[in-house]
Amino acid sequence: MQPNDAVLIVVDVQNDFCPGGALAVPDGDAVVGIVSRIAKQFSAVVMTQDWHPADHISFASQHAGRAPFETVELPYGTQVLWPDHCVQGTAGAAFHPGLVVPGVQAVFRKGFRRMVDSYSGFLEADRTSTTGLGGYLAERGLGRVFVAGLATDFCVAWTALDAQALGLDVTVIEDACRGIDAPTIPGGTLADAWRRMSDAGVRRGRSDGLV
Ligand code: VGL
Ligand code: ZN
Repeated sequence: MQPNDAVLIVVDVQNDFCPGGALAVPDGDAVVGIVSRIAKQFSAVVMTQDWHPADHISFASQHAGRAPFETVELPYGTQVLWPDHCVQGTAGAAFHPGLVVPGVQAVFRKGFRRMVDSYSGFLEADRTSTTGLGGYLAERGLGRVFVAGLATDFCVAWTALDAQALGLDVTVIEDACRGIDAPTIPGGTLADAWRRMSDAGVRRGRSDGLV
């Protein structure tokens, strides 16, 4: 077992990010078994769930003449445009059916405000709107954060960086994550994301090293 102040944050292990989904991460479903296995070692487990309205601002379909993986400028900065994905209440937004984590204690939804995207499980892209996860961890005294899920280079990385910025001790479990690795998106490769994380002091762990 991990110590009592450790929490596993399972990021966006949803059908739309797995093969066959609207925004499939290559080999994304490979994390399902690993996460289900390691979750048993944590006395605290929470999940994030990407949860967009059908007309969400991050969808290329909402921007005439624009295609997925292009970028647009929004009031809060540059936004990557995505295929429609994780629409509230749809099968694509549901957790992968193979994810077996009966002990999960809370689910933090994000990206539910039409005009703001959110990769991070803590703070949305306007860097102001919160999900409540930071307060939840603080109130429970969970200062040792382990992050797994999808996608390494977007929602996992942003979640890990925000946890680190809150002063928590953060480890990303590398083999329990898979990335999009998009070289056409500025700063969008897996290597770019790992560089940002290691520069910030995020640790890089492996599921077999957790014991
Ligand atoms: C994600 C792009 C858009 C993710 C979510 O979970 O990494 N990526 N929405
Ligand atoms: Zn999304």
